[in-house]
Parts: sequence; C-alpha cells; structure tokens
Amino acid sequence: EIQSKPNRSAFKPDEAFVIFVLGGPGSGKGTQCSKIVKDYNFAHLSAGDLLRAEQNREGSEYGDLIRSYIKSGQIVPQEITIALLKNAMQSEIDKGTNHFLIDGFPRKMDQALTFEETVVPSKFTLFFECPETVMLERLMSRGKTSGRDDDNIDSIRKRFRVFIDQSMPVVNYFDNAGKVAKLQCDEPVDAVYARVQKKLEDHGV
Ligand code: UP5
Ligand code: MG
Repeated sequence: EIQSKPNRSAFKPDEAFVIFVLGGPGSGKGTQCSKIVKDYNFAHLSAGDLLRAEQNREGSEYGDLIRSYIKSGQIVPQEITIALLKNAMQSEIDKGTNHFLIDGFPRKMDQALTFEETVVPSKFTLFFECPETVMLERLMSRGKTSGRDDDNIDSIRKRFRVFIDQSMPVVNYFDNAGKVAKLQCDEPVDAVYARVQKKLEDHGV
C-alpha cells in the first residue's frame, strides 16, 4: 500500500482550488502547465509523472504493475494514482500552496467520481483539443529522446484508443456540468498559452 506521509499540517483538501488539465496524449498538457506555474501561483501535479516516479522508486511494490499499464496505455487502478496525488497535494500544502493544476487526471469516470467525492470537487477543467495527426507527430518526435516506454507507435495507438473510450466520457461529464474550458492547441506553444491565460482569466484566476 502507498503510505501517506506523516502530516505536518492537517490535509484540508476541501479548501484546495483544483483545475484539471485534460487532453489527448501529446496535446501539450505538460508544456502549458509548465508555463502556467511560472506566471501563477499554482502547483503542477502530473499524474503520469507521479506514476513514472513511483514506477522507478526503489522498493515500490507497484513498479512492475505501473510499467505494464503505461506501456499498454491502460489506466492504472485508481487507488494507486489517487494515493500518489493526495501525497503530492499534502507536500504542496505543507509548502504553502493550495492551488493545483492536476495534469492528465482524471482520465476515467471512476477516478473522476472518487476524486471529487473524497478529495475535492474541481473548479473546472482545461481541455486541450488537438487532431490525432498532430499529437502523433509530436509524440513520435519526442520519442527519439524522451526515453518514455510509451512513446512508440504501438503504445501511442493504444493511448489514443483509451483516450477516446475512457477519457472523453470524463470530459463530456464535466462539460455537461458546465465545467469545461476548451482550447484548440494545434498552434505554436505561445499562441496556445495566450488562449490558456484568457480561459484562466475568464474563470477568475
Ligand atoms: N509540444 C507541446 N505543445 C506543442 C505545440 N503547441 N506546438 C508544437 N509542439 C508542442 O507535449 C508533447 C510533445 O509535444 C513535447 O515534445 C512538446 O514539446 C511538444 P506535452 O506537453 O508533453 O504533452 P502532454 O499532453 O503532456 O503529453 P503526454 O505524453 O504527457 O500525455 P499523456 O496524457 O499520454 O501522458 P501522461 O503522462 O499523462 O500519462 C501517461 C500514462 O500514464 C497513461 O497513458 C496511463 O497509462 C498512465 N496514467 C494513468 O494510468 N492514470 C492517470 O491518472 C494518468 C496517467
Ligand atoms: Mg504530460
């Protein structure tokens, strides 16, 4: 089991301001979140990065399981990802931040419901719309140097399929609740970022 860190201050997730950042594989979630944290007082938590760190952590009992899920583009069981996110949120709260960009999560309905019921409801979701051809090109090009086990054509195809089948229902669910800000992201990074800033302002950030 993933141990929760000893609490230095009480975890008050119900006071956290959470923005989910969703979009297909390679749509630019990580790139845009890195830009946001330079200009705004948010902590950036990438569920994928947390899973990769846990996968590589010496002594983790979940390393092999996470590795096989990521390689095949499947969604790791929610208990693991949510425990990692809660730990990471607690660390940030201890450092004085309670504004979070949660990148690449929730990407399955069960995760969305569990997180909003047991941690905190999100304020809204930034959703990056991007044609598959563009995402494919970006990921194949990143794959030359990324060292990521899932930046290869077989894994990328699986990730696209899982995104459509399992993650789009989450986006639609939040959209029906009026909680999605959609952005086109098939443009240079800075042009996309200008749109991101506009959406943040629209939501009072
Ligand atoms: N790039 C970015 N923006 C660009 C632009 N505007 N113009 C030109 N190039 C641009 O960008 C990807 C590449 O494109 C980079 O080379 C970048 O320079 C360039 P990036 O910002 O990394 O895109 P991002 O959307 O973050 O892509 P990423 O590959 O991280 O998306 P995924 O959603 O596939 O990956 P993630 O790490 O979130 O998840 C990986 C796996 O972890 C999942 O498939 C799943 O198996 C597992 N997972 C879970 O099981 N549960 C979770 O909750 C989360 C993940
Ligand atoms: Mg990413």
